[in-house]
Amino acid sequence: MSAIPAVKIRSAARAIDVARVRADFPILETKVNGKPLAYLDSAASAQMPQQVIDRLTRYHTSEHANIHRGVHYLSEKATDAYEAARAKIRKFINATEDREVIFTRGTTNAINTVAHGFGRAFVGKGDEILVSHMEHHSNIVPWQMLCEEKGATLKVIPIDDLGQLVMDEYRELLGPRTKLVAVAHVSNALGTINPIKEVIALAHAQGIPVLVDGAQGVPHMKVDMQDLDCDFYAFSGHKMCGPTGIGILYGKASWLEKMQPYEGGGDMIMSVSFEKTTYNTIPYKFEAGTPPIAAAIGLGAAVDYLESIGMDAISAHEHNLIAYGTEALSAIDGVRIYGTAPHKAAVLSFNIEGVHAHDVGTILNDEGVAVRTGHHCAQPVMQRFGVPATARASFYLYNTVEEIDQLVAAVRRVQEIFG
Ligand code: C6P
Repeated sequence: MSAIPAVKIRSAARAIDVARVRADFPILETKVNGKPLAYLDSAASAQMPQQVIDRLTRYHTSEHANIHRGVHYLSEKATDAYEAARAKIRKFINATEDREVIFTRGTTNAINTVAHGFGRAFVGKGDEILVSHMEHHSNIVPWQMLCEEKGATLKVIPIDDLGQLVMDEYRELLGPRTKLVAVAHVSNALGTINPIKEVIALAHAQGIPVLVDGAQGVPHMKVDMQDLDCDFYAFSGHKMCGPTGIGILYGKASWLEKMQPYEGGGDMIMSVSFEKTTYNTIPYKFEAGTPPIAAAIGLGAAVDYLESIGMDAISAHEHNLIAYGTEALSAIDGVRIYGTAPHKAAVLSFNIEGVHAHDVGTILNDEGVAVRTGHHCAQPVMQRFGVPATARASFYLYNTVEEIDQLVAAVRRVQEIFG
Protein backbone atom coordinates (compact mmCIF):
# COMPACT_ATOMS: atom_id res chain seq x y z
CA MET A 1 0.00 0.00 0.00
CA SER A 2 1.18 3.50 -0.70
CA ALA A 3 1.98 5.96 2.05
CA ILE A 4 0.10 8.87 0.54
CA PRO A 5 -3.46 8.62 -0.77
CA ALA A 6 -3.82 9.14 -4.52
CA VAL A 7 -4.94 12.61 -5.51
CA LYS A 8 -8.46 12.77 -6.91
CA ILE A 9 -8.91 12.66 -10.68
CA ARG A 10 -9.39 16.29 -11.59
CA SER A 11 -11.63 16.00 -14.62
CA ALA A 12 -14.67 14.05 -15.64
CA ALA A 13 -12.46 11.88 -17.85
CA ARG A 14 -12.87 8.18 -17.26
CA ALA A 15 -10.12 6.70 -15.11
CA ILE A 16 -7.49 4.48 -16.64
CA ASP A 17 -7.46 0.81 -15.77
CA VAL A 18 -3.69 0.81 -15.25
CA ALA A 19 -3.40 -2.94 -14.70
CA ARG A 20 -5.06 -3.53 -18.06
CA VAL A 21 -2.89 -0.92 -19.75
CA ARG A 22 0.26 -2.45 -18.26
CA ALA A 23 -0.68 -5.85 -19.68
CA ASP A 24 -0.27 -4.27 -23.13
CA PHE A 25 3.40 -3.44 -22.41
CA PRO A 26 5.35 -6.69 -21.98
CA ILE A 27 8.61 -4.82 -21.41
CA LEU A 28 7.26 -3.50 -18.10
CA GLU A 29 7.65 -7.04 -16.72
CA THR A 30 11.43 -6.61 -16.90
CA LYS A 31 13.37 -7.22 -13.70
CA VAL A 32 16.42 -5.09 -12.95
CA ASN A 33 18.81 -6.51 -10.36
CA GLY A 34 16.03 -8.87 -9.38
CA LYS A 35 13.73 -5.93 -8.67
CA PRO A 36 10.66 -4.92 -10.63
CA LEU A 37 11.44 -2.26 -13.21
CA ALA A 38 9.85 1.12 -12.50
CA TYR A 39 10.13 2.75 -15.91
CA LEU A 40 10.05 6.48 -15.17
CA ASP A 41 11.77 7.73 -18.33
CA SER A 42 8.96 8.13 -20.84
CA ALA A 43 9.86 11.77 -21.55
CA ALA A 44 12.99 10.37 -23.19
CA SER A 45 11.24 7.47 -24.95
CA ALA A 46 7.93 5.89 -24.09
CA GLN A 47 7.42 2.12 -24.36
CA MET A 48 5.44 0.54 -27.18
CA PRO A 49 2.32 -1.54 -26.50
CA GLN A 50 1.92 -5.00 -28.02
CA GLN A 51 -0.66 -3.53 -30.44
CA VAL A 52 2.02 -1.34 -32.04
CA ILE A 53 4.59 -4.14 -32.05
CA ASP A 54 1.99 -6.43 -33.71
CA ARG A 55 1.22 -3.79 -36.35
CA LEU A 56 4.91 -3.50 -37.16
CA THR A 57 5.18 -7.27 -37.43
CA ARG A 58 2.13 -7.44 -39.71
CA TYR A 59 3.66 -4.78 -41.95
CA HIS A 60 6.98 -6.58 -42.13
CA THR A 61 5.44 -10.01 -42.67
CA SER A 62 2.73 -9.18 -45.20
CA GLU A 63 2.80 -5.60 -46.49
CA HIS A 64 6.39 -4.47 -46.93
CA ALA A 65 7.43 -2.74 -50.16
CA ASN A 66 8.48 0.73 -51.21
CA ILE A 67 5.68 3.29 -51.45
CA HIS A 68 4.46 5.68 -54.15
CA ARG A 69 6.64 3.84 -56.65
CA GLY A 70 5.12 0.58 -57.79
CA VAL A 71 1.79 -0.55 -59.17
CA HIS A 72 2.25 -4.01 -57.73
CA TYR A 73 0.16 -5.47 -54.94
CA LEU A 74 2.57 -5.01 -52.05
CA SER A 75 3.58 -1.50 -53.03
CA GLU A 76 -0.06 -0.48 -53.16
CA LYS A 77 -0.72 -2.11 -49.79
CA ALA A 78 2.25 -0.34 -48.18
CA THR A 79 1.27 2.98 -49.77
CA ASP A 80 -2.29 2.65 -48.52
CA ALA A 81 -1.12 1.84 -44.98
CA TYR A 82 1.35 4.75 -44.99
CA GLU A 83 -1.26 7.24 -46.18
CA ALA A 84 -3.85 5.82 -43.78
CA ALA A 85 -1.40 6.53 -40.94
CA ARG A 86 -1.08 10.13 -42.15
CA ALA A 87 -4.87 10.49 -42.14
CA LYS A 88 -5.08 9.06 -38.59
CA ILE A 89 -2.50 11.52 -37.35
CA ARG A 90 -4.29 14.39 -39.11
CA LYS A 91 -7.46 13.48 -37.28
CA PHE A 92 -5.64 12.98 -33.95
CA ILE A 93 -4.24 16.54 -33.99
CA ASN A 94 -7.27 17.98 -35.80
CA ALA A 95 -5.32 19.47 -38.68
CA THR A 96 -7.46 20.66 -41.57
CA GLU A 97 -5.93 18.53 -44.31
CA ASP A 98 -3.76 15.43 -44.65
CA ARG A 99 -1.25 17.36 -46.75
CA GLU A 100 -0.42 19.50 -43.70
CA VAL A 101 1.00 16.40 -41.98
CA ILE A 102 4.60 15.69 -42.99
CA PHE A 103 6.42 12.56 -41.89
CA THR A 104 9.87 13.41 -40.54
CA ARG A 105 12.50 11.49 -38.59
CA GLY A 106 11.39 13.17 -35.36
CA THR A 107 10.94 16.53 -33.66
CA THR A 108 14.53 17.61 -34.33
CA ASN A 109 14.23 16.84 -38.02
CA ALA A 110 10.86 18.61 -38.15
CA ILE A 111 12.23 21.81 -36.59
CA ASN A 112 15.26 21.74 -38.88
CA THR A 113 12.89 21.40 -41.84
CA VAL A 114 11.24 24.68 -40.83
CA ALA A 115 14.51 26.42 -39.94
CA HIS A 116 15.78 25.57 -43.39
CA GLY A 117 12.62 25.92 -45.46
CA PHE A 118 11.05 28.90 -43.70
CA GLY A 119 14.31 30.49 -42.60
CA ARG A 120 15.87 30.53 -46.05
CA ALA A 121 12.80 32.18 -47.53
CA PHE A 122 11.66 34.62 -44.84
CA VAL A 123 14.54 35.50 -42.49
CA GLY A 124 17.17 38.11 -43.35
CA LYS A 125 19.81 40.39 -41.86
CA GLY A 126 18.64 42.26 -38.76
CA ASP A 127 15.60 39.99 -38.26
CA GLU A 128 14.89 38.27 -34.97
CA ILE A 129 13.83 34.75 -33.97
CA LEU A 130 12.29 34.41 -30.53
CA VAL A 131 12.77 31.25 -28.44
CA SER A 132 12.36 30.71 -24.69
CA HIS A 133 14.87 29.95 -21.96
CA MET A 134 13.31 26.51 -21.40
CA GLU A 135 13.83 25.14 -24.91
CA HIS A 136 15.34 21.78 -25.74
CA HIS A 137 18.53 22.15 -27.80
CA SER A 138 16.54 20.99 -30.84
CA ASN A 139 14.56 24.23 -30.65
CA ILE A 140 17.63 26.42 -30.12
CA VAL A 141 20.48 25.19 -32.27
CA PRO A 142 18.68 25.17 -35.68
CA TRP A 143 17.67 28.82 -35.08
CA GLN A 144 21.17 29.75 -33.95
CA MET A 145 22.58 28.23 -37.13
CA LEU A 146 20.02 30.13 -39.21
CA CYS A 147 20.73 33.43 -37.43
CA GLU A 148 24.46 32.99 -37.96
CA GLU A 149 23.96 32.32 -41.65
CA LYS A 150 21.53 35.20 -42.18
CA GLY A 151 22.91 37.83 -39.81
CA ALA A 152 19.73 37.61 -37.73
CA THR A 153 19.50 37.63 -33.91
CA LEU A 154 18.21 34.98 -31.51
CA LYS A 155 16.18 36.54 -28.69
CA VAL A 156 15.20 34.68 -25.52
CA ILE A 157 11.97 34.87 -23.49
CA PRO A 158 13.05 34.60 -19.84
CA ILE A 159 11.56 32.16 -17.32
CA ASP A 160 10.82 32.76 -13.64
CA ASP A 161 11.91 30.77 -10.59
CA LEU A 162 8.96 28.40 -10.94
CA GLY A 163 9.96 27.66 -14.54
CA GLN A 164 7.24 29.66 -16.28
CA LEU A 165 7.54 31.98 -19.25
CA VAL A 166 7.63 35.63 -18.18
CA MET A 167 4.75 36.73 -20.37
CA ASP A 168 5.26 40.49 -19.86
CA GLU A 169 8.79 40.19 -21.18
CA TYR A 170 7.48 38.09 -24.07
CA ARG A 171 5.09 40.89 -25.05
CA GLU A 172 8.01 43.35 -24.94
CA LEU A 173 10.21 41.15 -27.12
CA LEU A 174 7.66 40.82 -29.93
CA GLY A 175 8.21 43.47 -32.56
CA PRO A 176 8.49 44.34 -36.24
CA ARG A 177 11.83 42.51 -36.53
CA THR A 178 10.46 39.25 -35.09
CA LYS A 179 10.10 36.77 -37.95
CA LEU A 180 9.17 33.68 -35.95
CA VAL A 181 8.40 32.59 -32.39
CA ALA A 182 9.57 29.04 -31.56
CA VAL A 183 8.42 27.77 -28.14
CA ALA A 184 7.88 24.42 -26.42
CA HIS A 185 4.38 23.32 -25.59
CA VAL A 186 5.74 21.48 -22.53
CA SER A 187 9.26 21.72 -21.10
CA ASN A 188 11.09 18.38 -21.06
CA ALA A 189 13.37 19.50 -18.23
CA LEU A 190 10.85 21.23 -15.94
CA GLY A 191 7.45 19.91 -16.99
CA THR A 192 5.94 23.38 -17.35
CA ILE A 193 2.90 23.46 -19.63
CA ASN A 194 3.16 26.78 -21.42
CA PRO A 195 0.12 28.96 -22.14
CA ILE A 196 0.71 28.16 -25.77
CA LYS A 197 -2.59 29.46 -27.08
CA GLU A 198 -1.85 32.87 -25.58
CA VAL A 199 1.73 32.76 -26.89
CA ILE A 200 0.36 32.12 -30.38
CA ALA A 201 -2.40 34.74 -30.18
CA LEU A 202 0.02 37.46 -29.03
CA ALA A 203 2.40 36.73 -31.91
CA HIS A 204 -0.41 36.53 -34.44
CA ALA A 205 -1.71 39.91 -33.30
CA GLN A 206 1.50 41.27 -34.83
CA GLY A 207 1.42 38.98 -37.87
CA ILE A 208 4.24 36.76 -36.57
CA PRO A 209 4.08 32.98 -37.19
CA VAL A 210 4.65 30.49 -34.37
CA LEU A 211 6.33 27.08 -34.27
CA VAL A 212 5.44 24.89 -31.31
CA ASP A 213 7.83 22.18 -30.17
CA GLY A 214 5.21 19.63 -29.18
CA ALA A 215 7.56 16.72 -28.39
CA GLN A 216 6.28 16.66 -24.79
CA GLY A 217 2.80 17.97 -25.63
CA VAL A 218 1.04 15.57 -28.02
CA PRO A 219 1.88 12.40 -26.07
CA HIS A 220 0.22 13.69 -22.91
CA MET A 221 -2.78 15.83 -23.82
CA LYS A 222 -5.35 16.46 -26.49
CA VAL A 223 -3.95 18.92 -29.03
CA ASP A 224 -5.97 20.62 -31.71
CA MET A 225 -4.15 22.40 -34.52
CA GLN A 226 -7.20 24.38 -35.58
CA ASP A 227 -7.94 25.52 -32.06
CA LEU A 228 -4.30 26.41 -31.26
CA ASP A 229 -3.96 28.04 -34.67
CA CYS A 230 -0.16 27.53 -34.61
CA ASP A 231 1.70 27.73 -37.90
CA PHE A 232 3.96 24.74 -37.22
CA TYR A 233 3.86 21.96 -34.62
CA ALA A 234 6.61 19.33 -34.29
CA PHE A 235 6.57 15.99 -32.43
CA SER A 236 8.17 12.54 -32.22
CA GLY A 237 6.66 9.06 -32.45
CA HIS A 238 8.89 7.46 -29.81
CA LYS A 239 7.51 9.64 -27.02
CA MET A 240 3.90 8.60 -27.72
CA CYS A 241 4.09 4.80 -27.75
CA GLY A 242 5.29 4.70 -31.35
CA PRO A 243 8.59 3.62 -32.89
CA THR A 244 11.80 5.63 -33.10
CA GLY A 245 12.85 7.24 -36.37
CA ILE A 246 9.49 8.83 -37.07
CA GLY A 247 7.99 12.20 -36.23
CA ILE A 248 5.62 14.78 -37.57
CA LEU A 249 5.85 18.29 -38.79
CA TYR A 250 2.42 19.85 -38.93
CA GLY A 251 2.42 23.05 -40.99
CA LYS A 252 -0.32 25.28 -42.30
CA ALA A 253 -0.62 24.55 -46.01
CA SER A 254 -0.25 28.25 -46.80
CA TRP A 255 3.26 28.25 -45.24
CA LEU A 256 4.32 24.85 -46.53
CA GLU A 257 3.47 25.88 -50.09
CA LYS A 258 5.79 28.86 -49.80
CA MET A 259 8.70 27.03 -48.14
CA GLN A 260 11.74 25.53 -49.81
CA PRO A 261 12.23 21.76 -49.41
CA TYR A 262 14.85 20.78 -46.83
CA GLU A 263 16.32 17.81 -48.73
CA GLY A 264 16.44 16.96 -52.41
CA GLY A 265 15.99 13.50 -53.90
CA GLY A 266 13.34 10.93 -54.75
CA ASP A 267 9.61 11.51 -54.16
CA MET A 268 9.98 15.25 -53.51
CA ILE A 269 10.18 16.08 -57.23
CA MET A 270 7.59 16.61 -59.94
CA SER A 271 10.12 16.51 -62.79
CA VAL A 272 13.90 16.52 -63.08
CA SER A 273 16.14 17.51 -65.95
CA PHE A 274 19.69 18.83 -65.93
CA GLU A 275 18.29 22.27 -66.69
CA LYS A 276 15.53 22.44 -64.09
CA THR A 277 13.80 20.50 -61.32
CA THR A 278 10.25 21.18 -60.24
CA TYR A 279 9.03 20.09 -56.82
CA ASN A 280 6.19 17.81 -55.82
CA THR A 281 3.10 19.09 -54.04
CA ILE A 282 2.95 19.10 -50.22
CA PRO A 283 3.43 16.99 -48.14
CA TYR A 284 5.70 15.03 -50.54
CA LYS A 285 7.88 18.08 -51.25
CA PHE A 286 9.22 17.57 -47.71
CA GLU A 287 9.53 13.77 -47.77
CA ALA A 288 12.66 13.16 -49.85
CA GLY A 289 13.89 9.60 -50.29
CA THR A 290 12.31 6.39 -49.05
CA PRO A 291 10.64 7.38 -45.78
CA PRO A 292 10.53 5.27 -42.60
CA ILE A 293 7.43 3.44 -43.87
CA ALA A 294 7.12 0.87 -41.10
CA ALA A 295 7.66 3.49 -38.41
CA ALA A 296 4.99 5.75 -39.90
CA ILE A 297 2.50 2.87 -39.91
CA GLY A 298 3.57 2.04 -36.36
CA LEU A 299 2.89 5.64 -35.33
CA GLY A 300 -0.60 5.32 -36.81
CA ALA A 301 -1.11 2.26 -34.59
CA ALA A 302 0.19 4.22 -31.59
CA VAL A 303 -2.41 6.90 -32.27
CA ASP A 304 -5.12 4.21 -32.40
CA TYR A 305 -3.87 2.90 -29.08
CA LEU A 306 -3.78 6.28 -27.32
CA GLU A 307 -7.24 7.07 -28.64
CA SER A 308 -8.55 3.76 -27.34
CA ILE A 309 -7.46 4.83 -23.83
CA GLY A 310 -8.51 8.46 -24.31
CA MET A 311 -6.23 11.50 -24.12
CA ASP A 312 -8.29 13.14 -21.37
CA ALA A 313 -8.01 10.00 -19.27
CA ILE A 314 -4.24 9.90 -19.88
CA SER A 315 -3.84 13.56 -18.84
CA ALA A 316 -5.92 13.02 -15.71
CA HIS A 317 -3.92 9.92 -14.75
CA GLU A 318 -0.63 11.78 -15.21
CA HIS A 319 -1.98 14.68 -13.18
CA ASN A 320 -2.60 12.26 -10.31
CA LEU A 321 0.89 10.85 -10.59
CA ILE A 322 2.66 14.22 -10.70
CA ALA A 323 0.66 15.50 -7.74
CA TYR A 324 1.43 12.35 -5.77
CA GLY A 325 5.12 12.32 -6.77
CA THR A 326 5.61 16.02 -6.03
CA GLU A 327 4.11 15.66 -2.58
CA ALA A 328 6.13 12.54 -1.82
CA LEU A 329 9.51 13.87 -3.02
CA SER A 330 8.96 17.31 -1.46
CA ALA A 331 8.48 15.62 1.89
CA ILE A 332 12.07 14.32 1.84
CA ASP A 333 14.65 16.65 3.42
CA GLY A 334 17.50 17.46 1.07
CA VAL A 335 15.52 16.93 -2.15
CA ARG A 336 15.01 19.94 -4.39
CA ILE A 337 12.54 19.92 -7.26
CA TYR A 338 13.16 22.07 -10.34
CA GLY A 339 10.06 23.24 -12.15
CA THR A 340 7.28 24.04 -9.71
CA ALA A 341 4.79 25.79 -11.97
CA PRO A 342 1.15 25.17 -11.03
CA HIS A 343 0.40 24.00 -14.57
CA LYS A 344 2.72 21.03 -15.07
CA ALA A 345 2.98 17.81 -17.05
CA ALA A 346 4.24 14.57 -15.51
CA VAL A 347 7.93 15.50 -15.25
CA LEU A 348 9.74 15.61 -11.91
CA SER A 349 13.25 17.06 -12.14
CA PHE A 350 15.14 16.92 -8.86
CA ASN A 351 18.47 16.82 -7.08
CA ILE A 352 19.51 15.31 -3.78
CA GLU A 353 21.70 17.58 -1.71
CA GLY A 354 25.37 16.58 -1.84
CA VAL A 355 24.93 13.89 -4.52
CA HIS A 356 25.60 14.27 -8.24
CA ALA A 357 22.60 13.49 -10.44
CA HIS A 358 24.52 10.71 -12.22
CA ASP A 359 25.19 8.96 -8.89
CA VAL A 360 21.51 9.32 -8.06
CA GLY A 361 20.62 7.71 -11.40
CA THR A 362 23.05 4.84 -10.85
CA ILE A 363 21.71 3.97 -7.40
CA LEU A 364 18.12 4.36 -8.57
CA ASN A 365 18.92 1.87 -11.32
CA ASP A 366 20.28 -0.55 -8.69
CA GLU A 367 16.83 -0.29 -7.11
CA GLY A 368 15.08 -0.99 -10.42
CA VAL A 369 14.08 2.64 -11.07
CA ALA A 370 14.80 4.06 -14.54
CA VAL A 371 15.14 7.85 -14.65
CA ARG A 372 17.11 10.15 -16.90
CA THR A 373 20.02 12.12 -15.47
CA GLY A 374 22.03 14.96 -16.98
CA HIS A 375 21.14 18.24 -18.62
CA HIS A 376 18.24 16.74 -20.61
CA CYS A 377 19.47 18.49 -23.79
CA ALA A 378 18.36 21.74 -22.16
CA GLN A 379 21.60 23.25 -20.86
CA PRO A 380 20.21 26.81 -20.67
CA VAL A 381 17.55 25.54 -18.24
CA MET A 382 20.26 24.02 -16.05
CA GLN A 383 22.20 27.31 -16.20
CA ARG A 384 19.05 29.24 -15.24
CA PHE A 385 18.72 27.14 -12.08
CA GLY A 386 22.47 27.06 -11.42
CA VAL A 387 22.94 23.28 -11.62
CA PRO A 388 24.92 21.12 -14.05
CA ALA A 389 22.35 18.33 -14.09
CA THR A 390 19.24 16.90 -12.49
CA ALA A 391 17.63 13.48 -12.12
CA ARG A 392 14.33 13.40 -13.96
CA ALA A 393 11.43 11.04 -13.36
CA SER A 394 8.72 11.22 -15.99
CA PHE A 395 5.39 9.40 -15.96
CA TYR A 396 3.03 8.05 -18.58
CA LEU A 397 -0.23 6.18 -18.86
CA TYR A 398 1.25 2.88 -17.62
CA ASN A 399 2.89 4.23 -14.45
CA THR A 400 1.53 3.63 -10.97
CA VAL A 401 1.59 5.19 -7.53
CA GLU A 402 3.47 2.08 -6.35
CA GLU A 403 6.27 2.86 -8.81
CA ILE A 404 6.51 6.35 -7.34
CA ASP A 405 6.76 4.74 -3.90
CA GLN A 406 9.61 2.64 -5.31
CA LEU A 407 11.26 5.89 -6.51
CA VAL A 408 10.84 7.50 -3.10
CA ALA A 409 12.33 4.46 -1.35
CA ALA A 410 15.25 4.50 -3.80
CA VAL A 411 15.85 8.21 -3.12
CA ARG A 412 15.99 7.43 0.60
CA ARG A 413 18.47 4.65 -0.19
CA VAL A 414 20.69 7.19 -2.02
CA GLN A 415 20.62 9.38 1.08
CA GLU A 416 21.56 6.41 3.28
CA ILE A 417 24.52 5.55 1.04
CA PHE A 418 25.74 9.14 0.84
CA GLY A 419 24.57 10.03 4.34
N1 C6P B 1 13.71 14.97 -25.48
C1 C6P B 1 14.30 13.93 -23.38
O1 C6P B 1 14.80 13.02 -22.71
P1 C6P B 1 13.81 13.94 -30.93
O2 C6P B 1 15.11 13.52 -30.32
O3 C6P B 1 14.02 14.63 -32.25
O4 C6P B 1 12.80 12.84 -30.99
O5 C6P B 1 13.16 14.99 -29.91
C2 C6P B 1 13.89 16.15 -29.56
C3 C6P B 1 13.15 16.93 -28.53
C4 C6P B 1 12.69 18.19 -28.85
N2 C6P B 1 11.97 18.92 -27.98
C5 C6P B 1 11.68 18.46 -26.75
C6 C6P B 1 10.84 19.30 -25.85
C7 C6P B 1 12.12 17.20 -26.36
O6 C6P B 1 11.82 16.74 -25.15
C8 C6P B 1 12.90 16.42 -27.26
C9 C6P B 1 13.45 15.11 -26.83
C10 C6P B 1 14.20 13.76 -24.88
O7 C6P B 1 13.86 14.95 -22.87
C11 C6P B 1 15.47 13.26 -25.48
S1 C6P B 1 16.74 14.45 -25.46
